[in-house]
Amino acid sequence: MSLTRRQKWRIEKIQAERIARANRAADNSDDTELDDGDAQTGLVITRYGQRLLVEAESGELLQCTGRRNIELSVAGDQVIYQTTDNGEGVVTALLARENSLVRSQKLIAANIDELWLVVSIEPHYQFELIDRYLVVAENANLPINIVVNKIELSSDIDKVKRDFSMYESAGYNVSYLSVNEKINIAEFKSQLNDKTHIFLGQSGVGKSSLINELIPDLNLRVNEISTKSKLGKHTTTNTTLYHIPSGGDLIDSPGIREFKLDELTDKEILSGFKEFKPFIGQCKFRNCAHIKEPKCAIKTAVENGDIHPLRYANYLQLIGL
Ligand SMILES: Nc1nc2c(ncn2[C@@H]2O[C@H](COP(=O)(O)OP(=O)(O)OP(=O)(O)O)[C@@H](O)[C@H]2O)c(=O)[nH]1
Ligand SMILES: [Mg+2]
Ligand SMILES: [Zn+2]
Repeated sequence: MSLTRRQKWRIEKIQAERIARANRAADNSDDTELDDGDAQTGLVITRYGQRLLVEAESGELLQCTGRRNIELSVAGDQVIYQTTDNGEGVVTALLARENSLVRSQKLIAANIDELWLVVSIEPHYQFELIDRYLVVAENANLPINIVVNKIELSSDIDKVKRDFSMYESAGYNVSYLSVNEKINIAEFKSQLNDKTHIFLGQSGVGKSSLINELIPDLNLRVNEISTKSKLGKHTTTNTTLYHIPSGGDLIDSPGIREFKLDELTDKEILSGFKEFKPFIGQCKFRNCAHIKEPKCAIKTAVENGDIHPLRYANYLQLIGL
């Protein structure tokens, strides 16, 4: 987390405390009696159902419920909470978000600095799925990178690199890793710095394995959370934030298991292909759909080699052509 963000939150905390106090006055019917004045700022680590695991500024973890009258909070959120007699907490206010990530109408996480789309050799990456994830992330205005994991399973790594060259030419940074064989892990780790990163991607690609590799003593923490929430340990079921001991945070998220896809509008799809941006508005017709129209700047860019033809083909496929 950057210093400026922390400072911003401190200022917001004072405002949020005022709001929380006003809410308490307005919501006498709420079942929990709270002490006035002991409101504190916390970081949401994970949510399971209606319950939240909140980290106090001291680092202590606290089980919380949320007030009915406040918006749902998720991993990465900064909240105001108060402790109750039974050692738990009640979240009374949600601090302003810098950004948030929504998939299939569900809020996933908040206050993210960088998004890493993880794909793998097995299950094998699919371009349509990659493009769909990229469209969602581009529309959330997050910096995006791509990770190709399990490269030791590929018998033709040059082919894999050729496949991803279209993403590299579109401006994405692509890392080729093997968690199992520890290939390129150190270089990968050195890119993480002091920021909040979220790992997104299909189930089974190795998001949690990568996080475990990056934070070696994590197992304890994973066990602690899964015991409390009575959730299985092997596959991720809820989005959870972990601290890197040297600074920065990693957010693990469950991959899609069923082929449940986001409904994307044509407008979202177009703005999800980031290398198209310089050419949008340059076509002969203002309402150009970049399909068959004459003097289309996007198609000209494909012909000139400024847009990869496969990315353009993927674009047409996503808009349903
Ligand atoms: N061969 C190989 N297997 C790996 C590698 N990294 C992870 N795996 C295996 O891939 C499987 C799935 O890994 P997970 O880390 O659970 O995958 P995930 O992306 O977190 O999956 P979900 O939580 O379901 O979204 C596990 O059996 C890992 O051991 C790798 O570099 N090579
Ligand atoms: Mg996982
Ligand atoms: Zn056009």
